[in-house]
Amino acid sequence: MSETIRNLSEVAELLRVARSVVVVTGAGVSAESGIPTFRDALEGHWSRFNPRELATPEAFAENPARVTQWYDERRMAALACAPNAGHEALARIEQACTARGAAFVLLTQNVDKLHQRAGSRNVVEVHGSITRWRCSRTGECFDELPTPFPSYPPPSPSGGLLRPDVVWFGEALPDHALNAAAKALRECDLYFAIGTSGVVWPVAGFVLSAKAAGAATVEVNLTDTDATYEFGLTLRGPSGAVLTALADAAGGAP
Ligand code: BJW
Repeated sequence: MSETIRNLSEVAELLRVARSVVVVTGAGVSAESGIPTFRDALEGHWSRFNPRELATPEAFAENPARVTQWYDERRMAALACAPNAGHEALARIEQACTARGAAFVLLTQNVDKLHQRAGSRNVVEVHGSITRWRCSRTGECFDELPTPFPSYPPPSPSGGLLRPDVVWFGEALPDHALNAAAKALRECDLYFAIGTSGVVWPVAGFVLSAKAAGAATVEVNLTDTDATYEFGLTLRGPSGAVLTALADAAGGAP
């Protein structure tokens, strides 16, 4: 933590002068809201479930009832959770950046909508959203849904089955999200990866694009990750405390 305290003032100064900030968030940012991560050894989803049986198009084709019930339970849990101090600090940081004319883009891998509920504005959901479901036949999306669904798999009003509008393994990320990410990364001079293990592609490669654009890079995490060596600076600790301290130090209005 002492290295984090030393790095905090350096990162706060970078944040005060950056012209174009890109933040990538992962499940660790929502952990303090009570939402499980994926790869935590004890509580993570993938410590209890096989991702091939829940987070692939093949799993949905094979057992749509099981897959949709699991996602619906997660949807209910996310709706019952509240944004935490980390989400709120990121909203403050965005506000401070935009107030002085700097660009700020939040690329989130999280599907829980907690950033938007905390007040973040420029959010790109690169892995989709668990509160939006789409027809497996027509691709039509639906936001107004029964909570919970009365049966699984839920039928779609347009004929097929409803599936969560999230990105499963083997599926492409939405074009609009990839395009927004590519543009932001080309222009960025300060890049953060927060609460993500950095193992899932293509998001794992975003730090490389940021570095190619000449950005300073900061990893915020409880621990070192497989991607730590790619980052110029690290801030170690829970994202709620670290981001609150950063927002305070960089002058984001409380
Ligand atoms: C805290 C904290 C606290 C905890 N404070 N920190 C190239 C190389 C190798 C493989 C591939 C490759 N390209 C593609 C692949 C395959 C695959 C992939 O990456 N596999 C790897 C796992 C090996 N990628 C894909 O399939 C992607 N698709 C793709 O590339 O398509 C190409 C294509 C093109 C054209 C046509 C067709 C295809 C799609 C990836 C989709 C990932 N989906 C999931 C599920 C989303 C829906 C759902 O929510 O169920 O996304 S998997 C899961 O992992 C979820 C997450 O968004 C993602 C990342 O996880 P995250 O957020 O990093 O969480 P954790 O748990 O891993 O880490 C949490 C971190 O927080 C830890 O580090 C903790 O220490 C930390 N932490 N508490 C601070 N309080």
